[in-house]
Amino acid sequence: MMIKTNSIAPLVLALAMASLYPLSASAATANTMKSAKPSKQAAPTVAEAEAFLKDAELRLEKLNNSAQRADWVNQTHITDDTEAIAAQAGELALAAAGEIALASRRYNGLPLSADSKRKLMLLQLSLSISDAKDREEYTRLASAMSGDYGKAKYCRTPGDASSCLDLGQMEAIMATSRDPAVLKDVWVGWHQQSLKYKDSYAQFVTLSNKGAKEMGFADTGSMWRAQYDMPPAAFAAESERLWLQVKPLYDSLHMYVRLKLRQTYGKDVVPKEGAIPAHLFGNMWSQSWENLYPLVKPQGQNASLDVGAVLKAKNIDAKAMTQLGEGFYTSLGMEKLPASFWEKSMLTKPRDREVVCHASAWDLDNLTDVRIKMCITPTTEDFLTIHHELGHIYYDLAYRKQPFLFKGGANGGFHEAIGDTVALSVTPAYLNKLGLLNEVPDASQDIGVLLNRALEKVAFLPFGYLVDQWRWKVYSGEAKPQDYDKVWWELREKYQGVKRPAPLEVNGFDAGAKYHVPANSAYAQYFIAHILQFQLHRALCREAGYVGPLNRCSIFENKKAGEKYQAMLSMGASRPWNEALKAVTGEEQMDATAILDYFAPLKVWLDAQNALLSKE
Ligand code: X8Z
Ligand code: ZN
Repeated sequence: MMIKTNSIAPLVLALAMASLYPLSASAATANTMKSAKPSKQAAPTVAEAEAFLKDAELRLEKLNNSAQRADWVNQTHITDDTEAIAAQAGELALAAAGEIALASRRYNGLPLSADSKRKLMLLQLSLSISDAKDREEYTRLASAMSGDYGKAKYCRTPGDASSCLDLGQMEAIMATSRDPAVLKDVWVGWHQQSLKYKDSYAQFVTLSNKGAKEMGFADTGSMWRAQYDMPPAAFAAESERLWLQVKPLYDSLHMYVRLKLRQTYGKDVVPKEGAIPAHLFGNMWSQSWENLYPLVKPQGQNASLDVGAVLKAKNIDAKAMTQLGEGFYTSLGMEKLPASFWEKSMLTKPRDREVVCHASAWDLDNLTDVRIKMCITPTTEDFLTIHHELGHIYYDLAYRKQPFLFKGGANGGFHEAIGDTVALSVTPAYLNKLGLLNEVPDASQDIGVLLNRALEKVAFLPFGYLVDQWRWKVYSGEAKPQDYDKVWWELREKYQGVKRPAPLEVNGFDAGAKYHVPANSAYAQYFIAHILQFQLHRALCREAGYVGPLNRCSIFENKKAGEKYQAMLSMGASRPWNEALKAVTGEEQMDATAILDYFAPLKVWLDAQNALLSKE
């Protein structure tokens, strides 16, 4: 995954080398790219350019695969040695990508085929860190931060190893405890862990910016924003447009949740107006709130998407949960996962070694050696995340016949949306079919199910948007290390309406407590994915001949929808994302009306509840 960012950029390199996201040739030249420097060499020819691209793809694929492999070993077995090996392999791939990216400029402007022009553009979205020392330091810091995050533990009694909690244990407490003091202790305990790598992060930002500048970008944030087939400023404006479309829906949900949390925790803990303390959402980052469902569920609404109890009661283990996920994809006509997937994936947390538990999907040889890495537990959240990860895997498999540079998502948002779109078809009726829910709720239970889903999807939107707003400011230098937390909490209050449950730490690094920051994995793609997945769901339901409320549609077993989806997946990054979107939806622009349609009945209900409850 060097130039590809499928999955979650498991690799140092994915980051280093940016990803493959398309940028139209005109945008490239007008906004970000420096054209080829005049050279004393003879003028380049089309044939030379084609040969250059062929060779570049071969070289990059080879180096990328070995870097992937080294990173896989590191993340599934963290030691100083595996960290060093991953950093070295990453450094080699980064060196090649940078060199190739710079050299490729020579061919800009030639009358090449559309594919070749696109390949050049994609190559030039890579970082180029020419200085060997800087490059080594960059990959060393990336591996070290990933290891630090994976190994981090909070010890409730300093010096007593038996009191230490890993992130998984802390997340379980955040999900289930209703004691605000416990929640706050665990929240603060986890947020202190990132202090260890704050200096490394700041140094990493400086090095990354050097690499982006070499490629003609103002900074790394600008390079990330350039990965959406439009100029960086246009992507920022497009994100804001989408956010403003969904903000009223989020505001209604936020207000309702605040009223209910105030009923649960009392007025000393939850204010009547304004931001809600971050430790009360059932999630370490307050990014999705489905664990609050039991606290906020409407009276008389007993349906939910919660399958955790049944998974436990029926002893459905990690492999069986993953097989259920696979079953959805094969029901759409997609292939079975290769045998090696089952042999080589890491589905549960090993007891005898440190690993990075954050779920990710991997494509190790750009052919069939695909794997997921997850610490699966029998919860609804993990059941849905399996569908998410398998979305990455089925995308990887679908585009494996594309040339190397096109083995990627149409844009990062697509890669993140594929599995989530499928998971939107995990409806109560579907769960009942699998034997995971006892009853199929009738339409009178829809509000409960919609609220459950909104706590997962609508709650996420501002978080999905703000993480990279913070990073864009960090990379542009607007947020300096001493202001990291100040800027972070300004954004969290502004967009999420969430506040820190304790005073700011001196020289703190709360953003670093979120996986994607030390992993340097872009985040705006998740925001985009949360818009796109509803657009794709709406179109696939239409293709399946479904008529009715979107929340009741499941495309399970629908081969016609499956074929349409597969056709888009197999395009990979070969065409601008608008064309991929059009292939499924007939639409060429991202559009939040699908998510608004999906939740329209809930919005009406929330507004009525808010009017009632705020009188109490
Ligand atoms: O990181 C992920 C996936 C792996 S690509 C599990 N997600 C984001 C997160 O956990 O913060 C999925 C939703 C948002
Ligand atoms: Zn993902």
